[in-house]
This record gives sequence, structure tokens and C-alpha cells, in this order.
Amino acid sequence: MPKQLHRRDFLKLLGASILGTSALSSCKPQQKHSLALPEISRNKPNILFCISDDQSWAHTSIGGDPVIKTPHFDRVAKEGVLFSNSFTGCPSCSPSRASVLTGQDFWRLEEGGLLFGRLKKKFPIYTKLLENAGYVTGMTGKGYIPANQSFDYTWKEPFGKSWDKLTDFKPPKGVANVDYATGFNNFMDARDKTKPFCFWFGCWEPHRAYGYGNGARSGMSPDEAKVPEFLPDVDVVRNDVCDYLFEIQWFDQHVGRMLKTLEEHGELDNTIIVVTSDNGMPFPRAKATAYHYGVHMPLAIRWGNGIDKPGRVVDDYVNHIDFAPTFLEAARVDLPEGITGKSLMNLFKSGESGQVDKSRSMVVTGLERHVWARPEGKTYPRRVIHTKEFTYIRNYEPDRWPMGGPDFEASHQGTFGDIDAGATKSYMMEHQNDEDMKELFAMSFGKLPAEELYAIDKDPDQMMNLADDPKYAKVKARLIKQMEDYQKKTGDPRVFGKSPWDDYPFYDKDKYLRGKYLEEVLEQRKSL
Ligand SMILES: [Ca+2]
Repeated sequence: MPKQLHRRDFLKLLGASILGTSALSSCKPQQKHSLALPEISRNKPNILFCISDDQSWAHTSIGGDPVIKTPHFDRVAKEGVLFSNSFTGCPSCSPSRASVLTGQDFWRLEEGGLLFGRLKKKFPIYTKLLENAGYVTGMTGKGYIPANQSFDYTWKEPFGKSWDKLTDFKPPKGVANVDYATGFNNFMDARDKTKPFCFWFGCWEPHRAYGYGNGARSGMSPDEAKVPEFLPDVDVVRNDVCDYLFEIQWFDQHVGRMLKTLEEHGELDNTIIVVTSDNGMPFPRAKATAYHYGVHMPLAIRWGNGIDKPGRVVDDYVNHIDFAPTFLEAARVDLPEGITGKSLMNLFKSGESGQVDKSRSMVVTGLERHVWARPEGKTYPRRVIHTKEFTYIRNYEPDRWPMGGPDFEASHQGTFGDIDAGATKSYMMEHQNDEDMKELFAMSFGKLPAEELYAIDKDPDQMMNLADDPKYAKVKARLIKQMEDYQKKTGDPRVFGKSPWDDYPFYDKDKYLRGKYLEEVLEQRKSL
């Protein structure tokens, strides 16, 4: 199935219909027949993991965005915990998802640390450990992709069987025709009700492509949209932001329907409901970058039976690698060796708001290779430490192009291939020589210094690099030590001067770069 899944991802990028009839026929629910409902075990909680595709933390109502409406994310937060400092370890689809599955920093996962990589079975994943402990698993939407799952030694369908159900209407342009919530409902009806369940809702939205004007047509006012400082404040960008927000609302509506299904099945309070994303917004200086708009994630968790004093905001620094140990602890399953995440259970039980656990004062994130955007598939290695006051970034190969080369065509993403193609990217490229665009263009598309330092509390959009300012020399030295101590403790090859990622294969490289695939992309691009 991996090729089919990759195909789906590719078509989603093009805003086209993403599922074929073969997928439909493989998704019929397995009916369970029993005369009487067996007694439901309440000893172990269910897990509903809702993850959007490319959403930055700022874009929820409760997070303060002036335009978006996310009542269901907000409900989960108000009836659970809103995490104000939640990060993905790697702002790229499959490595982010691999770190969720394994509870390990992406640099520990060999090829699993790359987009279009593979996750070997030698890295235990929480879904299979829960299956072994009696859980029923299932999923809908986007799972662990893009990745090669075709080898005996790689995980296949790591989230379990897909319950994808096609929509019975034509969705707005750019939105996948998968009725996620009905798929979940079918799963809930058909599951073995004597067992706890673990379900993955991987929304295809708000990944590009977008239907231009979807946001405005739905009633959003582009004039009221909040444009980050690093993007040009022009109509086309305001519309692009609204189109992105529109797709987050699509995700939120499905979350709402799934909450209703849980209520109808009497499982709401016995389910750990997580709502988050895999990486930040698909705009310049966001997704696939070291900055906050790339790695700082929305996160709300509701667990009626397991969170003390719901309605709290917790400011501790948490990481996607913390989910797997949390779920395993909640299910009373022993943690396998190798997990570098820390269970969130003490934060659930504390009943406290603000900074709860003093040891959670920072996270370390990074990225090696996103798409094939540089000759020979060179990576753009970076590691980043995020604290309450500062972000420090180490770019290990400053002579390379951070977002892909200006002369290197990365298939459907064009040049600068690590920035997703779309209205904002096109606008900035077309206007790159305008006087008022030059600086913003250089920040998002140009080469970067070896070190960057931002005072995040004063400069939340990370516009002013303080790395060479002597006033911050001591702060920088402290941050470097903290970051490198963590890298050493968790075995990051990069801190030891090694770079195994350069030699790892890029699954489907040939299709990605040329031939029929490229022709097909170009043809379909014309029709968008
Ligand atoms: Ca993504």
C-alpha cells in the first residue's frame, strides 16, 4: 500500500481527488456479531489522536487568531489542558510522525529521520505495543507517509487498518474527499467493544494545495487576517492565509463530529483525546525551517477520567516524542528501551497551571532533509534549542541553500523546493527584486549564517538575529551547552561530527524528479 499512500499524498498536493475505488473497497468495516454487549473494561483508556497536516500553534481560536473558528479544539482545551509550548522535534511530515510513533528524537531513527525515508522495526512503536497489550487500532486519512513501508524490516500500516470513507459530495477545491468522521464512526460501531482502542485521525488538511479564495468565500475577512512579520502584508498573502485557516476549520469540524461519536458510545471520558499537528504552516520561514512557525505546535489534550482540574494552560516545554511514553504509561505497558520522550502523566495529574515541571524548560528540534531540493540530495542540517526567552539555531552547513537551490527544480515544488509551492511563495518570487521585498525574500529564501539567536519573548516572529551581538555572548554559550548536552545524551550523530543522512536513500526519488511523474504534475498544475 505505500505507493498508493504516496500517490494519495501527491494528489492531495495537487488539490485533486485523492482516493480510488480500490481504496473504497478495502475500507468496509468488519462487522462484529454478538447478541449482548460484553462488559466494557474501564481499566485502560482509549486513545484518539487527531493530527492536522501543516498547522502552526498560533492558528486556533483559543490561541488568539483573530479570524479562525476552532470551537472543537477549544473545547478539548477547556475540558482538558492547553499546552502553550508544544513542539514537534522535526518540521517535516514523516520524521515528525516517526517521532510520535517511537517516542524518540528523529536523529535516533536512521532513515526514519528523513522525509521519504523508512522506519525499521527495530524501533518499537506505541501502536504495536498497545496492540500487543490488547488494544484495537485503526486510522483514517494520512498515516506515516511519505515513506517506504515495503520491506520486511520496515513497519507497514503502523497505525492499523484504514477506515477511510469517501465523501458523498464534492469537497471544496484543495480539500481531500475523505469523510474522516464517518470513517471513525464506522470503526466505533464495528470494533470489539471488550477492548480499548487506539485510533489515528491524520487529517490531509491544511496541507497545500488550496482553492484560492476558499477562505474569503466561506466568510472570512482577509483584511482581518494576522500576517506574520516575515511575510509581505499584501492581499494575495492575506487570502492565502485565509485559505490555510479554512482548511484548519475543516479539520476542526471533523474533530467535533468525532467527539460527538465518543459521547454517543459512552467513551468520551475514558478516551485520551489529543489534537495537534505534525509541523507548521506551509509558508516561507515556517514549515521545514528551524523557526517557531515550523515547529511550535497547537496541542490540546482531553482525558475526562485522567486529567485533574481541567481547563488549565500548561507552559511546560513538551515534544511530540512525549506522546508515546504517555500512552504506554496510561495503558500500563512497559516502556521499551530507546525512548527519549517523557510521559506527560505528571502534568495531567498535577492540577497546576503555568510551569509545572521545572525540568521541562526547553526542547531541542532539528531537520536534515525534507524534499530532494539540492543537487545529490544534500541535506540542510540544523539543530535548535527553544526556551522561554530564546531560540538558538546552529546551521551546520551554511554554504548550502536552506530551502533548496534557486537553480534546482524539485518537482512540483519548483525551485527553492523546501518551500511548498503556493500563492505566497509565487508572489515573493515574482517580487523578489522589489525594494520592499528584498529583505523578506533574503530571510526566507536566502542562505543563512551558521548561528542564529532570537529573543523570542521580545521578537516572537524571530526577525532580529542576535547571534553576533556581544551582549548575548553568555546567553548563547549557555544555550549551546544545553543543546549539545542534550544531543550527546540522546546520541545525535551530528554533534559528534557525523552525517549518516547524506547516504540514506530518498524513496521514489526518480519519480519525484522527472519523467512521467513530473509531466503529470506540470499538466495538472495548469488546471489548478
Ligand atoms: Ca505535514
